[in-house]
Amino acid sequence: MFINWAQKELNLKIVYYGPGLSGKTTNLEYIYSQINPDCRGELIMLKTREERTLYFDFLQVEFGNIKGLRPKFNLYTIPGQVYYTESRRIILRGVDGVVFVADSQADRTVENLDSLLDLEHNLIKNGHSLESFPWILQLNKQDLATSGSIADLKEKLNFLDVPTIDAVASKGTGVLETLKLAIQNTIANVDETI
Ligand SMILES: Nc1nc2c(ncn2[C@@H]2O[C@H](COP(=O)(O)OP(=O)(O)O)[C@@H](O)[C@H]2O)c(=O)[nH]1
Ligand SMILES: [Mg+2]
Repeated sequence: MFINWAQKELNLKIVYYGPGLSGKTTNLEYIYSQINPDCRGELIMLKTREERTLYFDFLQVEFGNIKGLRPKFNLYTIPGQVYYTESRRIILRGVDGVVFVADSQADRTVENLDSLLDLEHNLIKNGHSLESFPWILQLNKQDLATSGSIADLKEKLNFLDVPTIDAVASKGTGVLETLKLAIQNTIANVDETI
């Protein structure tokens, strides 16, 4: 969180976390396509030649008013591939809220759990923990026949009983609902500190 009192701006950082190819970039692309250009910046994507996230994607959106301040939400995605550990740690610095984008396909359970564990490690390095931090769970790729049932996914991934939304990010289903919930969850947490 960063407050620019002169500009009356409240900057909040929300990070989309999750394993590679779970749909994090797709979430940001859909948000970018749906939000009035007056309320958002450009979508910045750093990609490798294979079109996978190299470092991060970034999009800033602006909504509403909190205690007389204009909140700007800085949305980042992390690179999910195991070897970008350092990028993930850096992107999580100063984070205010997390959306964990899980890949619902049954054979991605281990990758989802590894990524959650990696998130926990990185939160701890930044002085937080999964238990005390505002994060929500998006169960993405619900359109695929290979996806596990919601109940099963929740049992495996939602051991802390956080708010959960199922989604088909490639069609936009659940994407704005996820953002709204992430914003509410993040604001509820910072509200006491300003
Ligand atoms: N079938 C299906 N494909 C999806 C969905 N969301 C994303 N994808 C596809 O999954 C691939 C990886 O998505 P991407 O957003 O790049 O994943 P990231 O690595 O988490 O950023 C792309 O080909 C997307 O089009 C979904 O809900 N359903
Ligand atoms: Mg990506």
